[in-house]
Amino acid sequence: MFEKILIANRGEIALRIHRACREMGISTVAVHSTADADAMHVRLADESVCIGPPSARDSYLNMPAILSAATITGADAIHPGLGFLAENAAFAEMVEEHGFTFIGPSPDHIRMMGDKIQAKKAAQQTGLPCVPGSDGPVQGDADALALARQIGYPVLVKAAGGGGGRGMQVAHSADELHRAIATARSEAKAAFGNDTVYLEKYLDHPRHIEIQIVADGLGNVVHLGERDCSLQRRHQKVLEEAPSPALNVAARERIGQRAVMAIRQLGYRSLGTLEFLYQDGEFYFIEMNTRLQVEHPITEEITGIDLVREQIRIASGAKLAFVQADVSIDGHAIECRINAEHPETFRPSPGTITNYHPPGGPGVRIDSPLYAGYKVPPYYDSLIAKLIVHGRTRNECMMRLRRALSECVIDGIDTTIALHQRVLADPAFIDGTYDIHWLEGRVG
Ligand code: MV4
Repeated sequence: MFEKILIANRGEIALRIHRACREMGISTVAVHSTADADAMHVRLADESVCIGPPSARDSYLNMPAILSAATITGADAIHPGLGFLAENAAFAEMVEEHGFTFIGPSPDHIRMMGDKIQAKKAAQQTGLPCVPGSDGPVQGDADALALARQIGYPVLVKAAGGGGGRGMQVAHSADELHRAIATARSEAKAAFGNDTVYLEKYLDHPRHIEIQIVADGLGNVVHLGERDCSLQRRHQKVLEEAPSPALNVAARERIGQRAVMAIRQLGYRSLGTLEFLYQDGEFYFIEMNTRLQVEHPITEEITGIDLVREQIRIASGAKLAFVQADVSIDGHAIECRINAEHPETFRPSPGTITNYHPPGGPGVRIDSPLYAGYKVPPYYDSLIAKLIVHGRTRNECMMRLRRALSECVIDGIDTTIALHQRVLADPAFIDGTYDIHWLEGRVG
């Protein structure tokens, strides 16, 4: 096992990784920008290294600075967390070239899944159901028109380098398709430096359901059920729940088994998430994430498995400690992402936390780097706390969550707590029938 891990991240996820390390007897190195000198992830770590100025480009994305920090502190491994360098194949390669272990999958798997066309091809070859569409990149407009006529409008033009919805364009007719391709190409070029696009049938009322898998690269692959991430605004997830209120035991079993088969065929190692759209009883693979995800705690709550601990064990070469038959789904969990933003306008709200009182009691977990007096910097993601609640049933979980939200005190800045309270009071949320468009129709 590793003796020392450098955590190449900040905020709640750096804290989460530190906690797993501490429980495993592994010492930790925090890296931080000058803006984060007083951050909780730095305070808790055994050692810390300042790696640059506030801008993420110059600090949390600064590969030479992070590798130097690992060298001078004598770390064995680097955990990239999520965002920043977590899905950067070149970074994973550099980490290994410098003699450290990258806590994540192989660079080849990161690269494959980073190209959404390659990812879809690989998924299709392993037998996963995919959205009907182009078999690879769109060549010319004539090509695209013929295919769209065949699969039927509306169609969606997507960027190969995309993900997160950037460079996506819907077309309802041949007329619109010309413009959709041109717009998608230029947006993709600007955002990812790659104007390759592909075509899919547009699903108009899907849910976003993702399957958590864990694989040791030695042939042992287990799925840990799904998370329903349909509640989102402008491609930012707001609240996630597990299990999905839309699935029954048979549907869960079916997609879980197919996910396991796919991951085994790919020879994948580490944590991974297969993203699906689910509409009218059918699953359609869209993308795979090769990192630990923000919403991982709801899976931990319903399975009792520490995902970060497993991820670290696997990276050290250990075999999975459990098999599929050991995994059972216990009750229901919901995560609310609390952002430093106005709950109606979503305007970012950095500043000093004057008072902080996190909720507690049965079934309540908070993953957050906040403390009274902490200054939320304006330079990074606005996520400041994750409130995760577990209950025996979805109803008990919702009751606890309403109670926990009402206890939560974060003063001095605007937060999205009130948004979560509105969601938890809404009949369409309570009955579980919402799709990916529901929240946007309600909050603008
Ligand atoms: C789609 C889709 C409908 N049909 N693909 C958005 C982000 C990217 N990861 C995939 N996305 C979508 N792909 C087809 N063929 C609708 C979306 C989509 C979406 C997906 C998941 C969660 C929220 C979403 C919000 C808008 C659109």
